[in-house]
Amino acid sequence: MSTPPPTDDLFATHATPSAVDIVRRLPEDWQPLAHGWYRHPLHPLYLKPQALTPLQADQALATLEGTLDWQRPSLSVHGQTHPIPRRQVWMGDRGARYRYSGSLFEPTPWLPMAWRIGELSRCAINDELGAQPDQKVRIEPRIGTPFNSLLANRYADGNDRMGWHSDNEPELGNRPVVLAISLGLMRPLRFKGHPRSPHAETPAFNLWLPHGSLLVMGRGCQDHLHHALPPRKLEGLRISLTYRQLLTPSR
Ligand SMILES: O=C(O)CCC(=O)C(=O)O
Repeated sequence: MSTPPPTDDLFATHATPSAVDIVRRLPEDWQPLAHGWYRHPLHPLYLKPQALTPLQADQALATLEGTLDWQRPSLSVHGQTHPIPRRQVWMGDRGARYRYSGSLFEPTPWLPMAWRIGELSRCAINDELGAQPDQKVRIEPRIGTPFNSLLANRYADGNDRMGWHSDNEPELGNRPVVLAISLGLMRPLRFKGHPRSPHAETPAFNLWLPHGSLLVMGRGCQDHLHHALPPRKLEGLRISLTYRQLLTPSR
């Protein structure tokens, strides 16, 4: 009987889709840019499908899953209080308090790795999107200071989800830039026109977010689009890191 070839489980990647699969799942009208970025044809939405290496993404997923004290708070929506259909951790600089759906969140101190991923992402945006030959795709002004806060979301499987919303709390100021790093199971984030905007008729579309990808919701996105992570018949853990700049902490 022949011996099976040795495998190195430590370095087995977590569900990293192939480059072909990533491109196959991108909406057809997305435009390829330099440095491995793609852009929505109309809105300032940018995706770098392979922002982290598979090993960086695997390590980040394992560290976040094993280290964070994942919470399931209850939030009040339309006058009714329910536990959120996922787990989350609000993290950031001291004093970066955030209020949404009627609850006030005090930040847990930065996990150094999460802070570093935010800085790597910010540099990639400034250096790579800032250097695109087409001026229209640049994110202006540059993101000048490190993000001071992060909402980490943990979806245990396809039942866990997030409903339609915009990240438009007043504490984020006008036209905020919000980043999302995706780790683990590839799932689609769904977008549609914000019902109270000139883009209300924008039809809904899916954006599949691979393990290790970086999504940038640039200036104006939160005013023009809603987004949601709908339930899906899929197995597997997904964690997203959504970086924000709180201009004025909530009270
Ligand atoms: O999990 C995601 O990718 C999206 C999370 C999200 O919409 C949010 O944190 O506001």
